[in-house]
Amino acid sequence: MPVDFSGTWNLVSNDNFEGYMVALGIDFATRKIAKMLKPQKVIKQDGDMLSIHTTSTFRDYMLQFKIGEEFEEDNKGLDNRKCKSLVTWDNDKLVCVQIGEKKNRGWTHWLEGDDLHLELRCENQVCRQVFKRA
Ligand code: YOG
Repeated sequence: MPVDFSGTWNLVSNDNFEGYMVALGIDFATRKIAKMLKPQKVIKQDGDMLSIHTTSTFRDYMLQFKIGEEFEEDNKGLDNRKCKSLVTWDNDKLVCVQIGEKKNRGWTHWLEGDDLHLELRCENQVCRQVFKRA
């Protein structure tokens, strides 16, 4: 049975979010606000179709895609850089590669016990986030 990421998840830890934001070129004032946030993720997984809605009191970001199919991502409200994104399975991990101006950009989601993990990568920076079910 495939892993099911569906659910509502609350951020409980956020390691090196600052480094990740600096690598993305997010300005100081925005970083100051962003690092105070405790975003929530609402994930809906239906076969190969996924939607990941990241919400916060400051900004929201919505991503919808089909696993294995490349799509255009606009990163609106984040760094606003367009990239070509592809999400695939690596065993039980969901791996996204974001091809664009920034090298080595992407993320990986996986489940560990009752927790949802997310690794966000950009250039030489790695941010590690952990979420718990709401
Ligand atoms: O998740 O790509 O789950 O899209 C990363 C923020 C902060 C805005 C959030 C708003 C990167 C200001 C999305 C935070 C920093 C800072 C809540 C992570 C950029 C701007 C939206 C992400 C994937 C995987 C799905």
